[in-house]
Amino acid sequence: MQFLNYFKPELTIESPGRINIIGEHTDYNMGFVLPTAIEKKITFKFQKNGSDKICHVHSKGYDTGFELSLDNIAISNVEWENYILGVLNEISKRTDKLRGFDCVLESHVPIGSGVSSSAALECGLAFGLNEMFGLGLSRMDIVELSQAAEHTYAGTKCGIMDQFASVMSKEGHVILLDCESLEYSYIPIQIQPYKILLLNTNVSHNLASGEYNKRRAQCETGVSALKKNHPGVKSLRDATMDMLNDIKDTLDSTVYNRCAYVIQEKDRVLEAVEALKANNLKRVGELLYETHEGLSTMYEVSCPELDFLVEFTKNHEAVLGARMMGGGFGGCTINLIHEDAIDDFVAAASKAYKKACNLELTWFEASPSKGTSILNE
Ligand code: GAF
Repeated sequence: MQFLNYFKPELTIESPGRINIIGEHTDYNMGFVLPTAIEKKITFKFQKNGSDKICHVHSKGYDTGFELSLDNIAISNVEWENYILGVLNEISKRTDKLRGFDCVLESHVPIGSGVSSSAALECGLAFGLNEMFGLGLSRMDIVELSQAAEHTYAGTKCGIMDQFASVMSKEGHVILLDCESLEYSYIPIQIQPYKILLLNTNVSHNLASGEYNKRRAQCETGVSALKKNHPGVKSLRDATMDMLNDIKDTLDSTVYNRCAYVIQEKDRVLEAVEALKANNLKRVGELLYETHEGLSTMYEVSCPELDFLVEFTKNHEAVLGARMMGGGFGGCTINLIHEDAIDDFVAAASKAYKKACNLELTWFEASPSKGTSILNE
């Protein structure tokens, strides 16, 4: 792209991916989640280009880019462009202060791995433009407009967890977020000698976005049925297993299972927080396994590769717990593992994964990191 010849960035932003300890598919059901940002980030460099409307975005690693006009922010058939376009569209709805800019980004957040490279992309762009043009957006505005961008331009009716974690995280802490009230607190993560290890299946099954929206709709169907007996139930957050069992006969078994998983998962998050605070990592690990079981058999968002990796850990005492993480249908498992065992464990897991799934395993340690920031802030 031509602008690269005269690119003199005036601002650099780092925008992280995220992990989630527990609380999967609970965010859009108004429950609790326990995420944090990780040290894998997208770096954005920006300059104003003097134009009123013309913008350029170039992705360094992928050596691809595009030009757009703020007058015509139409949905693209190139997937990653929609995260950018969606954010620009949402910003334009909120302010008329946006002008032409050039942006070069470089991503170290693995794509399709369940660590939310999409939220990192949306939030980093919004954060940088807010700084550069003085748009007056708060961090929470950035979270909400990035989520809206994903709904309208990428077509995934996601909850708020990923954007919230990317923007609001604090080093060394996880966030206990109540997705209904949006109240949150930071919980220090002191888990030595254990570490958080991500195993990447390196598969990303295509179903993800369509199946995700389907799960959300199934939960809404469950809520509508619950409301007939309990008008106060606004979301699965308000429901109990007793309420659900009362109407079991009237529900499709798939809808019943989806709702039961969510109701159980929201309680697991709170139990995991208590266990973390009491330094009872053994219990945290057990809860991770329970979550995986629910995601695999009741919510049905796992896949053979994820199930294999979780099952594999069960023969390794050094692993306290493991589960698939994120939306599902591929991506990473999150594992709580003794630090001394990591090398031997990943060697054995890689070999077994290759043999069982004929795929290469990759892995990385994740430590709770800060949210979106200006470099050298
Ligand atoms: C994806 C979504 F973007 C999140 O909002 C969340 O629902 C998650 O899947 C599942 O917990 O990452």
